[in-house]
Amino acid sequence: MKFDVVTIFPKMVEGPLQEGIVGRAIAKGLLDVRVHDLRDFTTDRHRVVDDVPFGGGPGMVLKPEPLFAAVDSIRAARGAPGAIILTSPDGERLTHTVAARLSALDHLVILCGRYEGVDERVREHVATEAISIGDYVVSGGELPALVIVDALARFVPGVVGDAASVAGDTFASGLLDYPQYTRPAEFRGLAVPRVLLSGHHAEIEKWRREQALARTRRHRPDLLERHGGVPAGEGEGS
Ligand code: JFH
Repeated sequence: MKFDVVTIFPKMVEGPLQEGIVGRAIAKGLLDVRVHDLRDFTTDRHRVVDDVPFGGGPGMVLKPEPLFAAVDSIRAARGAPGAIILTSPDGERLTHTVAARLSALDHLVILCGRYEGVDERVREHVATEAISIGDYVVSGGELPALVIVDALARFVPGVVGDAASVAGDTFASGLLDYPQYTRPAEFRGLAVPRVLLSGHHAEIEKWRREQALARTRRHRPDLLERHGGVPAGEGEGS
């Protein structure tokens, strides 16, 4: 899967991409991520990417010309992408379902805004969709772009070592995760739940289902309601 990320802060994107599961996937050739400096697509001496908003108001807005030019250049080099994503606090919320849909595309362009956002003509005439990573504001599109690359990469075969790990991810199952423990069995007087040490697999599965369900009820009751109640086989039993 190919990504092109356009940003005024390329180092902010390149650093994190080299680490962990995404870093290994790039090293293995499963992912091809190119990061482009938006300033390379300016034509003035000072490489200006922003300007004041028409109509007044606070802050600055990213100018359209460098973003149009960056996408033209990516298209010329790599062909037409399957989607051109603008990261924005007012986009469609990134969910498991949206991530799975986008991960089926072979080539994605992600445009990172800064300041108060980007000229609306980019959103209307360049971007094919606007994506939000959640209902809070971060200072630019770089962290959202990294979240999008990481979340989509997990759906690409071979990126996550254990396929069962992807299938069991929260939101795939419809329930939040159950609690995890590792050695030592007792640490500073804090004991691991006895059932996990019992070797009784059916009991362990039952305990994990109960824990996942209790957590989901407490933190994300919407997940239970959206699926029309408790997911199949996930009852607390009688
Ligand atoms: C981004 C920024 C907008 C003004 C809410 C009402 C007024 C600051 C580019 C995505 C998510 C982002 C995100 C993505 C791209 C950019 C900063 C934008 C306003 C905010 C202030 C610039 C933020 N899910 N959160 N944040 N900014 N708006």
